[in-house]
Amino acid sequence: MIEGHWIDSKSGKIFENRNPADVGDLIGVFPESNREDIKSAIKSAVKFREVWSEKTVAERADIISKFGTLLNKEKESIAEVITRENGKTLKEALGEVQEGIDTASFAFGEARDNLGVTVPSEFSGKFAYTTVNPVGTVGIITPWNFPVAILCWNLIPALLMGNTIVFKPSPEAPAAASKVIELFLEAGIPKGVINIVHGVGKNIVEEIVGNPDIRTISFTGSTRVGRRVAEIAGRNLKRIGLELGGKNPQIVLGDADLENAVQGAVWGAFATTGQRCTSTSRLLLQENIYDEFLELFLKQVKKLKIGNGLDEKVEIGPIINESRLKTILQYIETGKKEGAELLLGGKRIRGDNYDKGYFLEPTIFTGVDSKMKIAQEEILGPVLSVIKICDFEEGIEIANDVDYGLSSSVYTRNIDLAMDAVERLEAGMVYVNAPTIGAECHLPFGGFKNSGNGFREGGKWAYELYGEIKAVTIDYSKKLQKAQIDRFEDKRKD
Ligand code: UN1
Repeated sequence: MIEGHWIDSKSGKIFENRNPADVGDLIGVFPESNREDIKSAIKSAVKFREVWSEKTVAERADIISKFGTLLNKEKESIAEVITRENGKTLKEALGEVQEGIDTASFAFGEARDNLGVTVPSEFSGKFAYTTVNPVGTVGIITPWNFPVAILCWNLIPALLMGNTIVFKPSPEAPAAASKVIELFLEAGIPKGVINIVHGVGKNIVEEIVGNPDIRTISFTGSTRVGRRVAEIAGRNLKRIGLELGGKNPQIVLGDADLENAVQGAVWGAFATTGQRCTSTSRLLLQENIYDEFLELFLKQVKKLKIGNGLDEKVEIGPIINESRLKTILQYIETGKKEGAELLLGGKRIRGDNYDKGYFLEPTIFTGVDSKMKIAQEEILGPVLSVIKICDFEEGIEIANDVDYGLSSSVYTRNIDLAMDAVERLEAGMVYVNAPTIGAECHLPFGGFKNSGNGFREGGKWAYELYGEIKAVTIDYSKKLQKAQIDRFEDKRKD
């Protein structure tokens, strides 16, 4: 969509969007944008900068609020599209749309809150404060696992700040994201403020990231691609928000409420078929509860119903596509070769309706050593490594023994240990007695180490990416006051 119109790609190419639970279900056909299309999209975003930035924050927030109302009205229909293109269950898809609605409500309130601060000056008769301004045009590149929520986390604060947008959804999930943009048009956003390009391959990412007219980039995806994005953006001195991989641990200490910790692990590891960057992929169990926990846990995992997410009884959907399924199966083979014990699952599910899509059994490895590949690398699938720990200290050490640091969780009833864990876990999000997934939209979302580059999505923190800060100083003393010099000059004269 460029200047508010859906247009074909100049390449003339198209791609199909199919349901990973049933590849016979064609959701839509989308244009495959090329570099020329992206240039047109950027041109449109630049052209409409003033139209949008000249509106007051409150005016922009009114449109965001209307969008939130429309999204609420379309909650069911958009959730259904998410389930069809992404595979997650309808219940989870509804939750995802709700994240978008919540983000819109939050932004509406923020428009009336202080976006800058007043700061004392060194001198009397001098007043200093800050304002937050648009950066210009923002490039947003989103993944397939949260096609609506991650879009809204970034799009909404970027729009509130007065930026225009070039947006590229994942080719695996472009339909729900496109509907979100249509709702913005219905809510009254001027045409050309949001422009969409679709497509596959690194050329289009590089065109968006490398183009000097785009000042800020939000990228969510793998650490490998994130590095490439950072290299290109760095050369152009762009600001970038990277939300990358995770290898998130759940530690369960001997004194934990086991029933609650088991529920947390099932949800953390297998919800969204383990395809969240926040999914629990390492379960660190203290040895005195190890056997009891695993027994309870296995019972629950074995009960999980796998299938098409549109079926209300289904709790786990498919893997997003065949190539990801293959990658995950390779990791499972690696785990076996490394000497981990396959306690459950490990195979593609075949037969009946399962042949229509890409289904994988929930997989649990025990006897995992922290140095193994399956305990170090992000798998992004329903594969959990269970590691036995002798005590709290070892739990913290192993939890931090990875290059990632997105989310982490500790289950204990001991307040001292909980506080100690909060302090020492190297992760952007720490949960006590709650799983590693399920961040709320007004809290900062992002990771330590290779999980990102320090920026945070969500809440007020998003403005650091989308707002350019201006320091304003007004001298009403009617004389020249020299900072850092005059105060001391006066003293020397005394
Ligand atoms: C992601 O996996 O990229 O905290 C986002 C959560 C969700 C968002 C996950 N609210 O698990």
